[in-house]
Amino acid sequence: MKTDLNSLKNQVKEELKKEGGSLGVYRKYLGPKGEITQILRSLKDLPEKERKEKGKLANEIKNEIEKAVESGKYKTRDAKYKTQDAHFDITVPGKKPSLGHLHPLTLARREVEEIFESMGFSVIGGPEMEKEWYNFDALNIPKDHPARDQWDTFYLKNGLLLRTHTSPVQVRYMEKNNPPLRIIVPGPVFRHEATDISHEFELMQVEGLMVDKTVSVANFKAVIDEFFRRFFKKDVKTRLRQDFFPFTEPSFDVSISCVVCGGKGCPTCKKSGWVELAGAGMVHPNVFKNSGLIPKDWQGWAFGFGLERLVMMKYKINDVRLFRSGDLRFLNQF
Ligand code: FA5
Repeated sequence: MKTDLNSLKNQVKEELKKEGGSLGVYRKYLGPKGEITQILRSLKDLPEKERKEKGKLANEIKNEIEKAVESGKYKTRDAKYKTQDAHFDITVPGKKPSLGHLHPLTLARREVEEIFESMGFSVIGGPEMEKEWYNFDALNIPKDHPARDQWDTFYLKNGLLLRTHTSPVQVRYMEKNNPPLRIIVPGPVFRHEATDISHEFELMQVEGLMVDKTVSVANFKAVIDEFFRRFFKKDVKTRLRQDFFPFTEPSFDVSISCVVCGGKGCPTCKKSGWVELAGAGMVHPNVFKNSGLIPKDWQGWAFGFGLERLVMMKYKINDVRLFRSGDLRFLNQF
């Protein structure tokens, strides 16, 4: 046993010479399962003579390792203090840990929700994986209707599709809730489209729906004017022009006077002074019917806008793809 410990001592010496008092050496011999720790633990079971001899040797090795570890520690500590000493200024403010923050689209979505909630609208969600019935048929877009081409669709293997707009939630909500009702539906939608500076294949839409006994286009104009005024924090003009959507009649596209140039004409608005932000219209009787409501009893308007385009206008952003690029130079500005 004595020879064992002697050769262990030599081995340790060699290692200390090579590595110095490293944490690795310390753990190997003096850690909870270290060789020396175990030997020291087993001493109590040995006859006295052997215990004394072995104990002495084991403790010598232990001390040697501890000494090497300690001196190694001080060496690095000293070196550290020496280089810092000359420049150490305790008055320099500490480095602020950088915190994450919300994505600009999340911030905008919350702002939109707050404005509409203050006008009595409820915020509603709906499934992103949708049935063809709700995304198309119930919205008066039967199979083979050419209007389906307007929304290039990702079809899934499970027979569902990724919703191409938030309009299906109109039907889902009216099936379960009786008018009068006022809702907005913010959420992601997906389109099988090539991307460019104003088109993404995933975008955030905000659907709006108001249904009551007597609801008119004038109502819609008042609500949307108030919304734009509060979102852009300035007076913006709104323009409705005739458009076509199978689920509204009449339908219109909603443009606002360009916030960048004030309507004078600039590259952002392609010199027209107007920027198109939403599709809208009066709810088509077939949509009421498909939602289980009696069409002649109700009137309603609906709209759907792209949140990206709204935020782009507000902050003069010239490429929609920046939102999902993960580029911190862009994101850190919000
Ligand atoms: C629709 O999706 C209709 N559901 C809107 C609607 C709702 C009409 C209710 C009537 C009643 P459209 O495909 O035009 O319509 O899209 C609406 C808005 O989404 C557009 O005005 C635009 O702001 C935004 N948008 C559409 N496609 C993209 C895209 N690829 N990238 C970014 N924004 C887009």
